[in-house]
Amino acid sequence: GEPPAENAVPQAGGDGLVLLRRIGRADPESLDGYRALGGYTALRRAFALGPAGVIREVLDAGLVGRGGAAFPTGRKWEATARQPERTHYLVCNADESEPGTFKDRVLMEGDPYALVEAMTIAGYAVGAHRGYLYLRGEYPRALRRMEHAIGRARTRGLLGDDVLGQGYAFDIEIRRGAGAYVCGEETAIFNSIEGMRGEPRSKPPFPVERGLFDRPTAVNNVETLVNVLPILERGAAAYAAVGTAGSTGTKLFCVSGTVRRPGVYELPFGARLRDLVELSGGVPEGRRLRAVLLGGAAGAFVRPDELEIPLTFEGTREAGATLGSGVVLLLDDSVELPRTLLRIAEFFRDESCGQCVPCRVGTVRQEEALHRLARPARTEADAAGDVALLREVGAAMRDASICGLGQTAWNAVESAIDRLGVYAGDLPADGLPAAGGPEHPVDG
Ligand code: L3W
Ligand code: SF4
Repeated sequence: GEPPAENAVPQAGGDGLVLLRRIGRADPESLDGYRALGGYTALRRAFALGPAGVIREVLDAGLVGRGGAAFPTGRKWEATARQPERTHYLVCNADESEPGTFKDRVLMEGDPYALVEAMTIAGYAVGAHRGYLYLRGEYPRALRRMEHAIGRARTRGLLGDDVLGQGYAFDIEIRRGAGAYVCGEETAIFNSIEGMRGEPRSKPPFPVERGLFDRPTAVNNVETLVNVLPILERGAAAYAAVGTAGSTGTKLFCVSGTVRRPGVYELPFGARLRDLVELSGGVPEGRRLRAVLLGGAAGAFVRPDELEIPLTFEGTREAGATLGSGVVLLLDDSVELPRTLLRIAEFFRDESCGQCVPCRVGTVRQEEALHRLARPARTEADAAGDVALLREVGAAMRDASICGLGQTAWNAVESAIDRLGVYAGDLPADGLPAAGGPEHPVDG
């Protein structure tokens, strides 16, 4: 029906939505309900196109990964499909752990068959007969819904030895994460599934050549996979007509922080950060927007005068920020930024797997310096020294860490210093209490 004139907020299940179109409309437990709302038309089209045809559509659609790195999905699938080994795998990265990210949870809880269908299509395209769903351990409802959907799909011939009677065998196994952020790194997922410590491997070789059990593997985020459904249902051209040349389609944004209407919002790429702030109601009455953290803990702070930034991968990159996995965390003027930065630094120090020195040591040194900077008695000279140290440590982490965790652990702090001027006279006169023990043993 007609959207209410006064309420332009895209509602879950509303018209104009693509990825969220069934959320709140279909019973997440009902396969018939899913089919009644268009479910399994994309898989039928996939079988008609053949694996190479599916990859062609995904390439033409311009789909890029939604986990944060924006790598072209079609190129990943093509590279996996062409490997000569007999066994290929598909892994869905559902270890959604980037602070402020909760879009994949909404998809899995609200439209679980969509992910089952999308994984089946991806498996077909890359020549895999087994898909692993690596699911964040703290998502019990998503686990129940996904287990139920996989079970129902099996009994109805939509998974198993002969999917839809097309002679293609595919099944999905769920593996649960155990609460480590680094296990969302694709190669740490492989180690975790293989029963080893969830530590990242060095790349290259990339997973497309040597991934799970050393076999060619396509790893994709939940949201990335779900995009394949509208691409096949509507065709690549119709899909790519939405968004911008560099960022096609729509994106799920996770809006949180000091905001009136937090939640998952779906907007076409190219909308402005301002649009999203307005849709979500902005900061509470009587408050002033102080900053927006774009892209999560691995992302960057932007100022209230930067709300014209286009929400695209290329636009945020040009602005010296990142879209990441779609985190938009609003901070009003009541938020103590030094405390927020400490919390972020503590997170990275906690989550570092300790495998490589720049990250293991750097995340500790970063947290210590931020603790000193937050102390009331600091002098200007001490503060300048600590900021210089932060830059040095940050550069080492960015350049020399094995995986994205260490490479991005200084992003948010750097942006707070450079864009928000957080230690340049911003600190309350009495500083912050030196909470917690700042000195953490590096090898302990
Ligand atoms: C074949 C090549 N494949 C790259 C593949 C690679 C991976 C993808 C991206 O994530 C991001 C960071 C943060 N041949 C290839 C190739 N690939 N070159 O493309 O690779 P990469 O290395 O750029 O990134 P990554 O390590 O997968 C780092 C973001 O992740 N991040 C946030 C994570 C949290 C979530 C969440 O909770 N949902 O995503 C933290 O660091 O923005 O850009 O598949 O194999 N030549
Ligand atoms: Fe582990 Fe950090 Fe090195 Fe990544 S960068 S492998 S999390 S120590």
